[in-house]
Amino acid sequence: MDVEAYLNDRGQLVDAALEKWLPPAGEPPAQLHAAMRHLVFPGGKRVRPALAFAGCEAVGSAPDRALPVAVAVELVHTYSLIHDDLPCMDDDVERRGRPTVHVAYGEATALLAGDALLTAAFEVLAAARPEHPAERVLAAISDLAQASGSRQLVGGQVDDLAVGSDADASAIESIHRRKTAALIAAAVVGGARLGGAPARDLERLQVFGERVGVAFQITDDLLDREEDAGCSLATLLGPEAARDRAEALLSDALTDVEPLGAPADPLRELARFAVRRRR
Ligand code: GRG
Repeated sequence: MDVEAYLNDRGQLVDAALEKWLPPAGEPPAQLHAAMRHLVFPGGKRVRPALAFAGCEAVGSAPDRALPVAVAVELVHTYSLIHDDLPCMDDDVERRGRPTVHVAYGEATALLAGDALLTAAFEVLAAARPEHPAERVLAAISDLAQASGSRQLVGGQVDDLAVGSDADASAIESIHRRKTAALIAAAVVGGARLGGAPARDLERLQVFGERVGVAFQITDDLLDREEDAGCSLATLLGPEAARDRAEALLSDALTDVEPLGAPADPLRELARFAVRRRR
């Protein structure tokens, strides 16, 4: 499978849906709506939406059934990046080669744009009914709320901000699991939920998503993003050992989804891409 082509094709699908869901930039309050769109278009790699589509495909359903989850996770991801860039967090002036949202629109508008994107994610999921059965939609909403909440994404960020130089590998991986992997797992599992996966497959995909998510973050640190060097396995163990750990997580993740057979091939390829990528 050509992973770049998969990301590109699925990226177009999710871009069209994001375009439909987000208010036009000129709609009042125009400053807010333009700020909400600033980091959504153009987007990044759209890895999380692709994982949602592939999760759905892995359980034998048509990938586009996962569209509401694909849009929702990208909205949460974008909100988290906007807030992460704020002066009170990482204080970054540039992301994806463009000014960050607070540089372009001011700090208050950036904060509120992030809030509105997070809220929009749940609006999108709730609207997946009646096309999808209510119990699947509710379960996907619950998964995403938990993955974005104080025990996962936000809690991981809090611990990341506070982490000291004495943090060991398991403390670092715990932060990766909450801050990065929970949302990645919610993408895979949410896609599979909308595809009608049975409980045993959802459990497998949850473990798969968490392992791939931690490995994704290790790779991100190895790519030398402007990450907090204090919370990096590459800093603690050195790049070779960190790379080995990412590969071991990938190998275990691939074992997790063996029972799903050939329909999970796109998921496997995306996992390899996430861990071995150069961007
Ligand atoms: C919730 C208050 C609050 C802040 C957000 C969790 C968090 C705090 C921010 C996340 C920011 C961050 C750098 C997380 C690490 C995850 C990660 C590797 C992000 C980059 O993801 P890519 O590579 O980005 O998918 P693109 O640009 O391709 O979308």
